[in-house]
Amino acid sequence: MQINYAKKEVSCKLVYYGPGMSGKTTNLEVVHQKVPDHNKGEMTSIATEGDRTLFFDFLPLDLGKIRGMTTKFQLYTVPGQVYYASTRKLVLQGSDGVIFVADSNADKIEENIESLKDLENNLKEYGVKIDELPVVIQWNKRDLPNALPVEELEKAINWLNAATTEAVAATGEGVLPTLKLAASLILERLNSKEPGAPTSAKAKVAEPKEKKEVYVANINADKISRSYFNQYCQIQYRLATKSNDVEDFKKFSTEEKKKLLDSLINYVLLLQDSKARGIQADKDHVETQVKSFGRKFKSQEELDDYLGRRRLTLDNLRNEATRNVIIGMVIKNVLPNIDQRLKISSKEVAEYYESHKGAYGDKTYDQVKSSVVGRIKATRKKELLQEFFMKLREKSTIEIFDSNI
Ligand SMILES: Nc1nc2c(ncn2[C@@H]2O[C@H](COP(=O)(O)OP(=O)(O)OP(=O)(O)O)[C@@H](O)[C@H]2O)c(=O)[nH]1
Ligand SMILES: [Mg+2]
Repeated sequence: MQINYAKKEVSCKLVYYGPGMSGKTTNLEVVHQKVPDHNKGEMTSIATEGDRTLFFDFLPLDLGKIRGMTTKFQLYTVPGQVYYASTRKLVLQGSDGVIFVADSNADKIEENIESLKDLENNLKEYGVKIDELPVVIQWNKRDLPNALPVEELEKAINWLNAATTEAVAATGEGVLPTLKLAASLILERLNSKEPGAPTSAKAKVAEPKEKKEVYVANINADKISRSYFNQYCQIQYRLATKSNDVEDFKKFSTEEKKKLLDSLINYVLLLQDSKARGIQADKDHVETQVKSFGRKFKSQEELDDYLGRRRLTLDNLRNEATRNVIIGMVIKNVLPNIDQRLKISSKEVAEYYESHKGAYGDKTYDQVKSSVVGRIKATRKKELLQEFFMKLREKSTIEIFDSNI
């Protein structure tokens, strides 16, 4: 759950879970059709092959205001097919509630049970007890001729004593009532005076002022002060600018600042994650990177001149190098099969070359092949990194104080 006190906004993640083909995607499609346009964003589906979900379906929803806070819901479905276990677990991460879509078909009883157990286990691995999370079980496909009576389903599947609803997602029946029930359970829990609940918003917003230090964001246990953030913005500008003489103090637009804050949040998350994994940047590795940067200059004087004009120090370069080293190490640790995922087939290279031919002038395929491979690799690496940061954000509590930026 992410709470933005400045915007008075709560964002909750709700996941539709359940066995393959039980009707999770259909639920989301119905929500998408029935909710008025201004209350929803685009629905994203990552599916192919006969429309089975391969990663997740996603739909952002605006469910109005509760106690002065705008409540946003991000709806996700998981792929139900047994062999997508790791994706299921990933999508579940950081969820604030679950709608378990059960198939009423008498032949599917075992699959329902398996899937609910799978949910319970995955939550446990994230340190969440299923009976402490808002869960609604939807008995779907009530229209099937061989649908089991609800009492039987209850007895066989609902050992959690979860709230239940009945639905025929294919016709839309029962879909919104299920969503409303789950949303109300989540919000009820939010309001039950837990730490960080919106009821304590006032106290939280007031806190920074009392300490005199103004904060722009809280990221899990770490706080980013405005003075630190401003310094970060200046240094990023000095590092990136092509100009030889920097402004004394660059004034950024709010949009630029928000982007920079976003990148800083990613970095803090990365540092927190690497700390938790016991990963430290290797000093020699950092110094090597700094030295190789220095080699771009003909002499020490030229490097000094470059740094002086940008009001940068060697420590600024070291910090940047440290960030790069840590990113590299975490990636290796989190994505041990990275080399595999960065393998580019000659078919991909050929396709890329074909569709970007114009950009290569009259150079032949063989002449540009290695540069194309580099480009595809860089893009894929960026995607993997984005994916990784998305995962980190999912499991984190991030508060942004827009008005302090
Ligand atoms: N008879 C009947 N069919 C339904 C109902 N709800 C969904 N279906 C059908 O069941 C099939 C699977 O639905 P999906 O929504 O794709 O199932 P899913 O749970 O997303 O499946 P995976 O993504 O593979 O896990 C589709 O053909 C739907 O039309 C229902 O209430 N009754
Ligand atoms: Mg699906």
